[in-house]
Amino acid sequence: MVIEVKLDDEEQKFFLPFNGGSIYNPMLLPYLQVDRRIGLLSNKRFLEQFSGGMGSFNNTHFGEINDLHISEVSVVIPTKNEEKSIGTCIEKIQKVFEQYNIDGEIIVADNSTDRTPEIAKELGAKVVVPDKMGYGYAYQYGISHASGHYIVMGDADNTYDFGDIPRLLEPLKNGEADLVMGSRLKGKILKGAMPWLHQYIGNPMLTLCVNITHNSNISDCHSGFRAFTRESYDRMGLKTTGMEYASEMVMRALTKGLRIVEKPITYYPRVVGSEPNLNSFSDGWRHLKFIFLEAPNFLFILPGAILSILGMMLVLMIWAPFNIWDVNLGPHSMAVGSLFAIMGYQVLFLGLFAKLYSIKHDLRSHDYMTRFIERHVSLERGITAGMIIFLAGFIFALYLAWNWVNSGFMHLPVLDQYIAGITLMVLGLQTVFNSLFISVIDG
Ligand SMILES: Nc1nc2c(ncn2[C@@H]2O[C@H](COP(=O)(O)OP(=O)(O)OP(=O)(O)O)[C@@H](O)[C@H]2O)c(=O)[nH]1
Ligand SMILES: [Mg+2]
Repeated sequence: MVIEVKLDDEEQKFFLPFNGGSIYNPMLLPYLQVDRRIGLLSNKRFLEQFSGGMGSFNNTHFGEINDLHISEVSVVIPTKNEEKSIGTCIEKIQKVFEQYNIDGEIIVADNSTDRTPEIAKELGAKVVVPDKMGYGYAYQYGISHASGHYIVMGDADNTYDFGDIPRLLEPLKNGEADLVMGSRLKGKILKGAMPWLHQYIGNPMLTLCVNITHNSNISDCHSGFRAFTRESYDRMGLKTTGMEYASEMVMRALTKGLRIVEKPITYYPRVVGSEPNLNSFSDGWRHLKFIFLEAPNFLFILPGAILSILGMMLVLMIWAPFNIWDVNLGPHSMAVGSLFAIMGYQVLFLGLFAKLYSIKHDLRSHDYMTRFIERHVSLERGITAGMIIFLAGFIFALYLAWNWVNSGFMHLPVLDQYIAGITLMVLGLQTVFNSLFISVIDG
């Protein structure tokens, strides 16, 4: 099928092969909005409105839309050399479609070098070939070719029972959920289905990390058997290309406030002879890295706060009228404290930058901290506060230098006072430049 897309400003026509062709075609990159429209094309309401004639959406016009079949359910399966099991999976799905009278399509996003695509095609699945490797990319690519209002994702290694599709769809159809996750932990993991390293360490640890960083209570964040609506998928805006896609989906759903429901499922061993694609350590690390890079409170705000409080305490303690544990703190510990405070202050700002950046790119919503900044802090106020802090330190340092000159260069300024002055100057300058940087991010 060919869709004709005409952009107003360019008066150009693009023929996008919707079937089999790549919407990630680099030619189209400058017209990413076209890419998004393709997503919208599979939105039923949009089609009802525009198909059969010229339609317009913002500044984009669609020509004739012919031969477009909209399915109720699209089952998307990524495959990398799964010739031993793909056939069974497709047949199971077709049986479910028939038994439950579901108007469904099966899309196989394939990067195999074996007979997987031929088998899938023979059985009537739609095979698309992602132009890049990766589990996440295969889903992005496969889903961009899916027309269903409901999308089901599952592996091709026959480790999930596609007979459970209706159970996963139920909460979506009832309007109780936006994302339904098959949970192996609430269900059953059969013997030999999951290596113990994944079952008892990797999965629980990564799931715990997601739950702690997102204040959630998901039992199995890495189950690959899920169902969601097209609309929820568009809202999640997933970008990762590797195995961490599984984490990204849960995290985005949580930050976007989508309703997640878990359904117990059984996890079966892979077919004998088929090769796993998951690498325990490199993929585990990709997940962990992604989870923490998305959690500025844990990555920056918490360590930044600890460092700055510790630093400030060290600085203040040398002026305290008492000794703690009989330790005499002097200028040396103060220098360490000052460096900690400066470092901590900067790390706190990095957390704020990360949050503002994610908000700007619609990856998270405002929290207490960013809302406060948005309401009460402006570039001018930031610069003014920074300059006041800087000037306080500068004037104090000048006063110390003045005393030194007046003493005929005899009495060097007291080291701790000098450190205090310079610390204030540095904190002030940090405030000025960080405020400027916030404005750069915020645009
Ligand atoms: N198209 C495509 N599919 C992939 C790629 N990597 C993995 N897959 C498929 O994604 C699904 C999940 O991969 P699996 O290797 O089963 O990963 P897993 O289920 O997390 O782990 P194990 O089954 O324990 O190995 C399978 O159907 C794979 O064939 C890829 O780079 N491209
Ligand atoms: Mg698997």
